[in-house]
Amino acid sequence: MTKIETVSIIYQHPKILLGMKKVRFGKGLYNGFGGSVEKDEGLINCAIRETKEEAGIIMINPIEMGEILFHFQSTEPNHEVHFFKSNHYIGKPKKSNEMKPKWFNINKIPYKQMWIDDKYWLPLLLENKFFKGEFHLDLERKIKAYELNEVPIL
Ligand code: 8OG
Repeated sequence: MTKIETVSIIYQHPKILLGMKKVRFGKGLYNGFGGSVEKDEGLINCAIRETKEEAGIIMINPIEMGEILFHFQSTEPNHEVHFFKSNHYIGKPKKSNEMKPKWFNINKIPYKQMWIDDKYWLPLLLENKFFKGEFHLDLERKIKAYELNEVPIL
């Protein structure tokens, strides 16, 4: 089984908006906003809905920049994560049950408090590069093997 998920990064140069995840998978880590795609829901609608639920804002024109398949050395199913970027939104970021939003300068991205793979793909996303890849993570969520490629268009 594979779970289809989205992650959305709001980027207003020179800052990005991340959220400290308070629950479930990735708890205690900063991430973009996102979650699982619901039945009969498209990727973009999922990205917009999750960002609204978790940060209280409506993303304008999110663009899919990358797709990564994650394999876990546990009973967790594979995650096929679609990464979106948006430069504009409506509303004011506010905390929810799941996430506490915080702005970071792109020179001070808190990679040590993020998923281990984020330092590989996030710089590509910020440089407007499309990417596709696959990561195998071990039980401690360290990288066992990976492949990540820039692609001309997703
Ligand atoms: O709703 P749920 O707790 O399942 O959401 C998990 C979120 O975590 C979802 O937005 C997808 C995202 N996610 C992974 N793996 C990784 C990863 O390696 N890096 C980042 N940044 N996000 C990930 O499932």
